[in-house]
Amino acid sequence: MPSLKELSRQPEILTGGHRLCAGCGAPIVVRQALKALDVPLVAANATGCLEVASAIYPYTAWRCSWIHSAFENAAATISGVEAAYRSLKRQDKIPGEFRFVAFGGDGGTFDIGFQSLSGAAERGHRFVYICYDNEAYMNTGIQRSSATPLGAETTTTPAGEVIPGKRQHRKDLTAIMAAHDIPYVAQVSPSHWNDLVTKMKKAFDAEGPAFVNAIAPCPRGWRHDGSLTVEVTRVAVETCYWPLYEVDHGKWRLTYKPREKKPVEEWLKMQGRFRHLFRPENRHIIDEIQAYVDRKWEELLKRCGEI
Ligand SMILES: Cc1ncc(C[n+]2csc(CCOP(=O)(O)OP(=O)(O)O)c2C)c(N)n1
Ligand code: SF4
Repeated sequence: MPSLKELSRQPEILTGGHRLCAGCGAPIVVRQALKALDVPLVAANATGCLEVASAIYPYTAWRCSWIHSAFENAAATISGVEAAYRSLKRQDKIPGEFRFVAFGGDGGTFDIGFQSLSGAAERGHRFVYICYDNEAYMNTGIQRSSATPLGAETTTTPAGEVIPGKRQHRKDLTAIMAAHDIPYVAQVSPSHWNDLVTKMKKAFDAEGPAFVNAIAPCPRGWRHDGSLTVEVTRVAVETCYWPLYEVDHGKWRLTYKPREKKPVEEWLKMQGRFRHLFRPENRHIIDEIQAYVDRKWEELLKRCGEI
């Protein structure tokens, strides 16, 4: 694994000058992820903040072949490209190696693009799907998605007298993708860049579909200070809200175990979207979130053979 200094000298595929908000987690995830690559790339990008803000015509921040696909079909788009590549390769019409990646936000991945992702995974295309999970539909104004955690305030789950924020827990998409029995699945965080780049290398090297879910805070939607974006992800890992693990050819492995599991409250209190939970009448929701994190963590430890 190269040092951070060495990685920083590698060319950036996503350049500066894009219009993502200051402190947005998405470009941090993309830049770190693509440091793992040393061959040319073709990327498909579902509609969402990353796509909208990085390719405002006639400009682009991408230094690779890049396709804007619809909100619902980034995985189908890249499948077609990869199939065409395989055919051209067979005909000896393309020299060298290429890799294929699809990017989507959680809305484009957990919800509306899920069928195309699931289909592409089942068909066995060789591509990496990276979800930058900011836990809501941010680009259209912070609406809840199936990745939004219990209790979070969004514009479609406003905390007030009627409801105390979102009423359901988030969907465990990383586990759902692991259930597709594809060669590689992982959960990553930009706070742990070494872990992230190592997993991305495995994902790009996999001889079939790979899925990587990256926590990617949105300062606007999470209502935290943009300078704390990476810190917010670190606390997510330390509280076990966002465990770092991989499923490599069916083998579950924890890649980081916090020395001391911190209460999830530490993560919640960093973000304005959970402010209302700290009122006495909503305290039980924090307890519910903690119980959920504890249960999922125990399940994961078992799957990874840690207990
Ligand atoms: C079929 C369809 N429905 C709705 C939209 C409008 N739309 C564009 S981006 C977006 C939200 C994207 O959310 P997410 O995928 O989580 O990415 P983020 O904006 O958070 O980066 C929506 C609803 C659309 N483009 N296509
Ligand atoms: S709204 Fe959120 S996800 Fe979108 S660019 Fe800004 S910080 Fe990033």
